[in-house]
Amino acid sequence: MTDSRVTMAIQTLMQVFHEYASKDEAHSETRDMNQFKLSKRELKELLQKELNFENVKDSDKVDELMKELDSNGDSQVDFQEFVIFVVSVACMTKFLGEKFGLKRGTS
Ligand SMILES: [Ca+2]
Repeated sequence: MTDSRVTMAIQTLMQVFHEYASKDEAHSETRDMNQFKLSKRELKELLQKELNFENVKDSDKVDELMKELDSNGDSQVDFQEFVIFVVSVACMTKFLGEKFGLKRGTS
């Protein structure tokens, strides 16, 4: 039995999140996935490599986005905050594209 496309999309989101969120904790002995969160540096890297955000070289823009995403105020982006962001991108691609320089697809 093959996974549904939506299930695979969710798995991909989890894999991408954990890949970037674990960068700063690479040498940590703690491997509990729930403890992984995106730091500002990790968020910036994810935005550049996985979302083609052009304006993330502008540190103020990353600060601004980090504040918007960090709903619990711990200066990190956890998986829940990340998923809300991904859904926001899906719903407001045009708005975010103008604000943060999201590249248009070429298809
Ligand atoms: Ca947070």
